[in-house]
Amino acid sequence: MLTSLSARLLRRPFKTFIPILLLVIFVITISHFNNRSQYPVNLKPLSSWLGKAESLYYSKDEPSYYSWETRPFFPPLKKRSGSQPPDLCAGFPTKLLDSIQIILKTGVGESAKNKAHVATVTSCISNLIVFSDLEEKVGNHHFIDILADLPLSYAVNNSDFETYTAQKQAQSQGDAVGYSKEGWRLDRFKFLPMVEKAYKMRPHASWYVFIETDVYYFWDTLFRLLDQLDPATMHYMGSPAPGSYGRFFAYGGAGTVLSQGLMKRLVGNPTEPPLSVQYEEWVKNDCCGDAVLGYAILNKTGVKLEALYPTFAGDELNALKVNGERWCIPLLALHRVSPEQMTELWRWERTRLYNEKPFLHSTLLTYTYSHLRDGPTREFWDNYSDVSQPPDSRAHFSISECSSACAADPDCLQYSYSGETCRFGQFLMSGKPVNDKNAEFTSGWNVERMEELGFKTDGDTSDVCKEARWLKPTIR
Ligand SMILES: *[C@@H]1O[C@H](CO)[C@@H](O)[C@H](O)[C@H]1NC(C)=O
Ligand SMILES: *[C@@H]1O[C@H](CO)[C@@H](O)[C@H](O)[C@H]1NC(C)=O
Ligand SMILES: CC(=O)N[C@H]1CO[C@H](CO)[C@@H](O)[C@@H]1O
Repeated sequence: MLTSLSARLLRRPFKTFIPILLLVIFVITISHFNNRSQYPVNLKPLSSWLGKAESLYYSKDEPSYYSWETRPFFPPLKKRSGSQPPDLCAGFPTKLLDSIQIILKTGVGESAKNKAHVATVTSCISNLIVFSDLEEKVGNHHFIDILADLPLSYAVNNSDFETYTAQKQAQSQGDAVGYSKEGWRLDRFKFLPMVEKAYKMRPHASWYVFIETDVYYFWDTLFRLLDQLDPATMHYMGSPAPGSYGRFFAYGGAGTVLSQGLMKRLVGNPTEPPLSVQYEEWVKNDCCGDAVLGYAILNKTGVKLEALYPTFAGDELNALKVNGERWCIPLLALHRVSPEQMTELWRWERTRLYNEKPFLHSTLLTYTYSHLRDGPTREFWDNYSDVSQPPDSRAHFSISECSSACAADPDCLQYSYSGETCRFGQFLMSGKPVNDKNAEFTSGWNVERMEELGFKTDGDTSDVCKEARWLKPTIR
């Protein structure tokens, strides 16, 4: 029987193999579409059929992390010659910007932040789009007044809009226009027309990445993440913030990433009214534009936020929380980064020792904890340790008692001692100076435990991570 089958196969290979081959392709196709049925658009780029496996980002199985081999998008820095200042954009993968469109949102009163941002984080984004609430030329950039796209009905009986008119008038008379609280209230009106205009200006981008002027982005992390994903699928990604009626939206301070698939459905149909018309009442009655954008996306496309905290961290540089669990999680975004911090961090990031591994939470410790070379404590320093110790604890007796009590507690990574009070911290947070020189305030770090986790005062603190722990999105 078997021999006769193989004999037949040998004799008539094509007649037998072709149906089998077709069957295999059919089965693969069916299982593929089933896996992805939670995503409404099921188009896949051809490249993924040709050997590129689907990222575990899409897998809903436990655990909520996965490892995935990603390639570096930045080449090693070239040795610079002589005393020339380094070109911090050297080797920036500009080609990627054809498919990943970066959009910066700002406002008229933010000139220090604007200057710092376009000189650092967005300095290498050759096709950067900047949306503001006033038409301006800043450096090489043309800031587009995005509010000019709104229908007149926004200005009617809307006291928040009076600032806009006043700003324009001041500008036309040559007066300086600065920051104002009222100006900030205008901010929420920018989100919907911003998304719409970005698509109109660059309809062929695969990804649309919206950031703000106090947001720091580690570009390599963004590129490695998006490289795993399918832009034809509808994606709405960011750091989750709770909104009304149990809805979540991408917090503007960590940036928002939208895919081509989502944009097409959201704003790609020219016969539909613009988002800013469809959702005008929502924007007028809400505090926050990032929230309304999330609601509009949910209402129009049914797509919920893919929450990726803490890769989209949205924390401040000094308060970024790192512990053992987060050690190997890629880091993408920081928020409320001051112009000075941005300048310094950008310089460090772009000139640090080349490493082809992803940028992780622990990678930043090399930067934020360089002071540990000088000893495990810092005076006049608040490390945000917030776990109160029992009132009768010996830890409150002195800084050294506080330090030994921390060393004895497996969850304590750092401590602070102030006014005869010892507090523990279960995360590493680099903290900030205490300016009141009369206040006794000392912070200390459990360097031994940090070293167990992989910290080195010299060298790369993320070396212990064999692989990055990529987050699967929590759909919310
Ligand atoms: C503006 O608001 C006032 C009072 O709230 C109202 O009387 C008036 O009709 C409104 N005007 C328009 C054009 O909606
Ligand atoms: C979208 O919002 C409108 C206006 O509130 C509402 O009538 C409609 O049911 C919503 N659609 C969905 C799918 O939630
Ligand atoms: C962020 C944080 O928890 N900061 C605390 C640091 O410690 C001081 C005093 O010990 C507290 O007042 C802060 O709230």
